[in-house]
Amino acid sequence: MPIRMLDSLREGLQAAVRKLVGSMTVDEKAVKEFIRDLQRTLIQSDVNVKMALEVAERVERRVLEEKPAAGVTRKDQVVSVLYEELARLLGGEGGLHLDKSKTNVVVMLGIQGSGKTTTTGKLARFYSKRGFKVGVVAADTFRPGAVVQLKTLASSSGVDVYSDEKQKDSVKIAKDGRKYFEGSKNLVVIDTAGRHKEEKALLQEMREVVGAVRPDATLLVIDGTIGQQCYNQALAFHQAAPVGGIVVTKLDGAAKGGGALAASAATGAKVFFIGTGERIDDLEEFAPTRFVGRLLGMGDLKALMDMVRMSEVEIDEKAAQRMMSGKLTMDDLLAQFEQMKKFGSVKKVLEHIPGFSGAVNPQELEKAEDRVRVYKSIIQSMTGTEKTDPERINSSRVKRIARGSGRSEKEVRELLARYKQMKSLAKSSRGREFRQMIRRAGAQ
Ligand SMILES: Nc1nc2c(ncn2[C@@H]2O[C@H](COP(=O)(O)OP(=O)(O)O)[C@@H](O)[C@H]2O)c(=O)[nH]1
Ligand SMILES: [Mg+2]
Repeated sequence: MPIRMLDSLREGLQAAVRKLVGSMTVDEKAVKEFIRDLQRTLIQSDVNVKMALEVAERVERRVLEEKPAAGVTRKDQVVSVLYEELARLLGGEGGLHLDKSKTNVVVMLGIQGSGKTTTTGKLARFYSKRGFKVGVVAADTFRPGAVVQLKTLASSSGVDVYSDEKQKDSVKIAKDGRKYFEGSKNLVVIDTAGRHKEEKALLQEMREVVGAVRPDATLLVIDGTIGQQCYNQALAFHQAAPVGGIVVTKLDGAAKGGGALAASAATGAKVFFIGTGERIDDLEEFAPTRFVGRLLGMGDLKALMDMVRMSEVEIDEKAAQRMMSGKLTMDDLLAQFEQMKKFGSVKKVLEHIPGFSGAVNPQELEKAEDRVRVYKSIIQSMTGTEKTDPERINSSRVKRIARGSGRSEKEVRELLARYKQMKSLAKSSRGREFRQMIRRAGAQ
């Protein structure tokens, strides 16, 4: 997949999602429109046409056929299906499968500067924290200071290092190191050299190390900031020694993350880990959904889902029951109006998320909030019977309530009209439509 797809893909997807999130109801028409937007965006972003059509078709089929789970709105469902399908493009969840009952051996591949040694230290720490006995092997015989660098990294997590500074044959060090730790460790990570200028010799050495050590897995370390080069680099390594998994480093910096897609596409291997900083703990197991979210500048999937969910007005189930049976009280109504305030906080969160800042119209929000304040003061000036049985509010009561709340009679009547409208609608509508209706009643 070409990397230049990322910018336009990000923009296009954000626009499509924004449109969907901003629409009142997500019916079949809205879904179809979303699918068309999706297809267009994918194709314009140079995603292979067949792949784009397949993804769009899968999203559409799943959205139209799968029933959203209880409590999941249509919007949640569409967005989460989209994320899942985009994550599938990345090959789904990967990960090292280690068998604790034996000595697992992992060889690190990658060019100099990609972050192999750093990642070796990070992995050693990652797994020793999870109860593995880890040993690392310093098989980089070319870079001065490589052994010291690895020892420093390893010592901070109490990991043993095998090194042999007199030995210049890195294949031999790798083999000896493996033998040295065999039986006493659950995991041995072999750090290798990565001379820059002699790529052929480097690949040859990788081939020899892998041939001699016969590791359980090879991990290719790719610098996420190198953009287009990722693909060819990954391919070259893959041809020298089959890549089992990928680690994309430096995703904390300027990297757009295209490296992960490219390396994955070139090798067919999955991304297992990502490096997100220079510190030893800056290693994350790769989660495609989170990555897709990050790629799109939308935060992680869960945060997104929570926000989409929050932007739906929640409804108190008991109050809903009462309303459906036609027994709507002013307190129920007020409780629903209070939910409007949530729009305010959602708006604040959304503003920080690229692509969502236009999702909720600020004027509408303000109007809705003002209205809730007005209604609240009016309702608070009602007596208990007036609240539970608003039908009894005649014009002299309207006058009294207006005086008591410091609001105009017109505003009191407006609230009563809204109450009536709500009550009759409540009897005739159900479920999600009902929720939409309440939202409209408060937000218009
Ligand atoms: N910001 C950032 N820097 C990294 C990351 N991984 C490695 N580096 C830095 O990249 C440089 C090269 O790393 P090194 O492990 O020596 O690469 P090697 O030559 O492949 O062994 C060092 O300065 C590391 O601190 C990462 O995930 N984020
Ligand atoms: Mg190194």
